[in-house]
Amino acid sequence: MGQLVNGNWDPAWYDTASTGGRFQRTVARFRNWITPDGAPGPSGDGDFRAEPGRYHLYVSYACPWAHRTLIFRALKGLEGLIDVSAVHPDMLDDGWTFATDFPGATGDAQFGLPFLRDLYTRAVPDMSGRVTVPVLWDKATGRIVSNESAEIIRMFNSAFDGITGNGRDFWPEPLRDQIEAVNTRIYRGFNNGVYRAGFATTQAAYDEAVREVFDTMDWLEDHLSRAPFLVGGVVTEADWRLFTTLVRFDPVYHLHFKCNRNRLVDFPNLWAYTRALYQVPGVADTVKLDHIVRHYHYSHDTINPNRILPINPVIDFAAPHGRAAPQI
Ligand SMILES: N[C@@H](CCC(=O)N[C@@H](CS)C(=O)NCC(=O)O)C(=O)O
Repeated sequence: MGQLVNGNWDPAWYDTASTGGRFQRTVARFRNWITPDGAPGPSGDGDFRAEPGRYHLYVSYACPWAHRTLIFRALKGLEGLIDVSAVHPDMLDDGWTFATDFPGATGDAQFGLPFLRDLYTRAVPDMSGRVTVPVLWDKATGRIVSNESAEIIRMFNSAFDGITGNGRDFWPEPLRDQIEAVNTRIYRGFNNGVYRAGFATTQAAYDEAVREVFDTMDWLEDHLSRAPFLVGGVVTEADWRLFTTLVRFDPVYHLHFKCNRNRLVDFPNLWAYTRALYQVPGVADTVKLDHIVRHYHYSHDTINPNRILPINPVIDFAAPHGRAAPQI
């Protein structure tokens, strides 16, 4: 086992020296799938059958990737089937912790472990690699099903439908190619683009990333002036993947990650669209701005070493949006 850096065994996560100052995200390690009958999914092992109460979800309310899984859990009616533990927003030398001295930080509801890394070593004693949220845990076998949010939301989208009777489909077959194309563009230019801007350690790397962030926002603003949602006129996973970055934009990314050419509220269509998604029943409860603001400003030594929390504007996500209400 190597040396721990921010609770990780993977120093490369924060190492921008070898990349011209460019931040690079590594690939998630656990890639199994829950399926209705336990058949293997597109990757990993089988035998992760959809069953009520069998799985536990570990999240940070601050994390945009974990946030996607919370939204799908809410919209797909999985709250009674999959319980949740939420880490503390401060991610310091020990990485994510199960400290409970912050509202909404639940501790580890299963094992009472102190650190998220202890959960990973419980599953894989010789664990190496990044210790991240979200984590989908299988109580039946003591294994990690997945720590890749993009795949967890696809499992949640359909694997439990036979149990819940909830047939909402955010990944409809005929739209999949278009969704994939939009996801790819938004991931690079926006979801991960804000991180690439914020964690850049050279001017050139920052310039490159921040330009992509605002090119993407300009494109989205234009698209949403003509269409209600990203793909096919209906709400899909592409919208929810975009939403978790939008909701963090003015409270965090604008200042902390230096994405400050404009604020989200300066884009009338994108901002109204954000409010429309926020106001879908069940979504607002998944947005915990106190965790979001605290986590970023407290946890990144290189960006905000004195851990001063900014005053921040009041952002009214519940204000009327004037767009067609999402039919989901
Ligand atoms: N590919 C992963 C990425 C998850 C991820 O990067 N999570 C961040 C929080 S926003 C994390 O846990 N980072 C831990 C660390 O940096 O030590 C996913 O989408 O599920």
